[in-house]
Amino acid sequence: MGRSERREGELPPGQRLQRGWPVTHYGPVPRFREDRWEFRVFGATADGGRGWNHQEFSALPYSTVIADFHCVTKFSMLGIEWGGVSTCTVAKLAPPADGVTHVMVWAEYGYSSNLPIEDFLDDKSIFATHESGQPLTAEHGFPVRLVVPRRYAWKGPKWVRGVEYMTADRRGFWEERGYHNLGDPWTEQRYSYQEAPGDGPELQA
Ligand SMILES: Nc1nc2c(c(=O)[nH]1)N[C@H]1C(S)=C(S)[C@@H](COP(=O)(O)O)O[C@H]1N2
Ligand SMILES: [Mo]
Repeated sequence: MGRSERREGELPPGQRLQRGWPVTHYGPVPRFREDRWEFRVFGATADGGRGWNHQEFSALPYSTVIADFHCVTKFSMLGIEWGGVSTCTVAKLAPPADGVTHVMVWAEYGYSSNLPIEDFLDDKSIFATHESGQPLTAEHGFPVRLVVPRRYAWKGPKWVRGVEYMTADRRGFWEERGYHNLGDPWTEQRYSYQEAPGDGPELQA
């Protein structure tokens, strides 16, 4: 596993091309309340972490990436243009402590997904606020969603509210419920029963 696994513009094994952009998530679409919204970086931080309100978050350096999108339910979209704040920018402004190996990305209603720090900091990973230059719609994650193009799309929470730096791995929402801890679409790491020893923390019976 390394950068060589990336084959942009191609369908990973078992995927088919999707026309249009479906909405896929568990539970209701949260209502955005600007006065209560905060994006928090916490856990094993180097300097105590940070929080940004919506106005502050919207003023962070903006960049765009073009990337493919692969849902574990087997549809893919190619060449989406995301705009927002790169994960590297967030990590620069709110750095992890030495020894951080993983992150948990937290969203509204307690949805979460875990990632090795390398996947989180991949140069295509972005906290997207826009798609094709337009602000995200509520159902697609407004005001902020994570996109990690090198992993299946469940590892990109919509309605993100925070990042927790961790010094050990812990399973997120779907990773506890039958989905693979790592989620590499190129090797079809779809389900937790496919995990090899060392791919993730013990599953609770
Ligand atoms: N908060 C939250 N984020 C989520 C999910 C979810 O259930 N809740 N589902 C994930 C899954 S499985 C997919 S495929 C993508 C779908 O994003 P879309 O609805 O914008 O296409 O969101 C991901 N992010
Ligand atoms: Mo998905």
